[in-house]
Amino acid sequence: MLIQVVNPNTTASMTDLIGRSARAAAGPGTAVVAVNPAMGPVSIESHYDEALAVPGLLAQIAAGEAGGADGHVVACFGDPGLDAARELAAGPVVGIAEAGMRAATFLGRSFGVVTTLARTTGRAWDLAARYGVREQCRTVRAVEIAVLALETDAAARSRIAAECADVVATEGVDAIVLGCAGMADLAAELTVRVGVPVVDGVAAAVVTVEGLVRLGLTTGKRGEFAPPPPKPYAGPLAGFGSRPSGARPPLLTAPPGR
Ligand code: 2AL
Repeated sequence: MLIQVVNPNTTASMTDLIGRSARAAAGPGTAVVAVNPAMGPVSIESHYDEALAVPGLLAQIAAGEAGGADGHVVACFGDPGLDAARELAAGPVVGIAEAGMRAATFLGRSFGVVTTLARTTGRAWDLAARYGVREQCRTVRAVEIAVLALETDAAARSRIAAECADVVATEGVDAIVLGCAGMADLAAELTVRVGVPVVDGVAAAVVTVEGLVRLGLTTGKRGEFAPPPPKPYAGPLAGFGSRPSGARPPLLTAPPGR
């Protein structure tokens, strides 16, 4: 089985970290390829970043399909472009917020999310509602560390650990969900330090995709998630329209410059 994990931002060092977490979670016989787009924001921490990360993400989904991926993970906590990716892919596509939050509901009555910047907490709440876990989600906390600073800020680990501990102490949650793919390497250590299960959405999404593929299950293609209707796209997005022949797969040609 081949699972493609797409970091939708363009920072290769973060893709490496995500790939390590994904490979550690995958079972024997599962190969993981971790990729990021060549175009788009270096990190995703606003609605604007999210919107502009999606074309590059979709190009990677199409490339992964062409390369034989059995399923895909969208490895950003805003789950950008998830529905569009499901239209493109034949196999299952799972987002890390979706997988992380849903996994947390198996681990207790309630959970809290600890994420990067306060401005991203609204999106996390929206996703909790979308995934039907709004009631179990007691809080969404931000440590006010920017995504790329997770790699460089020496105090990041202890700040995140302190916030997780405070969420447990003040909200009485049974589990924590880490709200950024850049925190993927912290889950095991925090589970020990904080004393409740700490969920890394990357690992949760990989095992979810792996399980769905093993069960022979994928996105329902009857209507909403059928491949998008072929049509010309104009301007810099011209490469994202269908091929002149209408041939598929892949539906997308590579974006300009790739
Ligand atoms: C993220 C994430 O997971 N990757 C990224 O670039 N931004 N999410 C976040 N809440 O900061």
